[in-house]
Amino acid sequence: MWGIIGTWEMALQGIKKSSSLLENGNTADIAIIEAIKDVEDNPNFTSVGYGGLPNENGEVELDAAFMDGNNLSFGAVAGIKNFNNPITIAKALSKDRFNIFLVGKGAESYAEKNGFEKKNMLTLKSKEAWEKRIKDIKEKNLSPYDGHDTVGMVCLDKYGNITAGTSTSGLFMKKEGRVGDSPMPGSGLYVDSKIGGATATGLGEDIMKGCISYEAVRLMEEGYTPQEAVNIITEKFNKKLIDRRGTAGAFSIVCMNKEGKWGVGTNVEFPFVVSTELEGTKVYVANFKDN
Ligand code: SD4
Repeated sequence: MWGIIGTWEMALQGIKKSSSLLENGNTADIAIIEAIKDVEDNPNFTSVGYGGLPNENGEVELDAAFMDGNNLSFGAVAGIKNFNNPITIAKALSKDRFNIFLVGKGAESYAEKNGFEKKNMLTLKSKEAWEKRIKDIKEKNLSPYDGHDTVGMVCLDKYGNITAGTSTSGLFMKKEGRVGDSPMPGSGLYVDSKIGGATATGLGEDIMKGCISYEAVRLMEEGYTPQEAVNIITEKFNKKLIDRRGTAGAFSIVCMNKEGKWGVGTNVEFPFVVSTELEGTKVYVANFKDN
C-alpha cells in the first residue's frame, strides 16, 4: 500500500507526479521531495518557494523541513534567502548527526558550500503583491499578515517507509527573522514509520502552542485512527486556546498512518489532496463542521 496526503490544492500536481513514482516502486523520501519541489517551483503558488510572498522588507525568506520516519532523521532550514528548493536543503541536512536545523545566513552558507542553486526567489508578481499590501495597510487599515499557506505532505511507500515534509514563505509581511511552525519538528510535521505522520498549516504562532503534528502521531500510537486523532486535536486544542486567551486558533492538519488511512482536521475551509493506491488522486475540501 502506498499513499500521499498534502495540504491545499497547490499540492495536486506534485502529488500526481509522486503517486506515479510510488506506484513504480520509488521510496517515500524521493517521492515527497519531488512533490514538494513541484510546488516550490511554481511561481503561481505565492506562499511557497519561487515567487513566495516577501517579509516586511520585501525579501523572500523561506522555511522548509524534511523528516524520515524510519530512523527519525530530521533536517530544516528557516529564514533562508536566495536559494532554490529549500526542501532539498532540509533533506540534505537530515543526513547529518549534528547541526540539522540552520537559519538565515548559516543556512545560506551551508547551501552555498554544498552546491545548492542560488536564485532570486522574488518574482514580479510577489513584489507587486508586497507593494499593494503596503498601500492597503496604510489606506484600508488591513491586517498585514493575511495570505499565507504551507505545503505539507506525508508520504507512505510500498515498503512501509513514511516521510513528512513542509515548505513555505511563512506569513506575508512577517518580520525579518520570523520563523513559523512549518520547519519545527512536532509542530509543522512529525512522522514515525511504525505509526504514521502528520503535518499542519495555518497560523504558526497558534500551531506551535499545541505541537499538533507530534500530538497527532502520539494519538495514533495510542490506537486512535487518523481521523479520530485529528478530531481530538481540533476540538481540544481549539477549546484550550479559547479558554486561555478568548480566541480560537487558525490551523489545519492532515495525517496518514502506516496502513495508508488518513485524517483531516481544520477550523477553516481547507482544501487538501490525497492519493492512495486504492482511492486514486482526489482534492477534498474540509470544513470545521466536518471534523
Ligand atoms: C507559518 N504555518 O509560517 C505557516 C503558514 C501557513 O497557512 O501554513 N499558512 O506560520
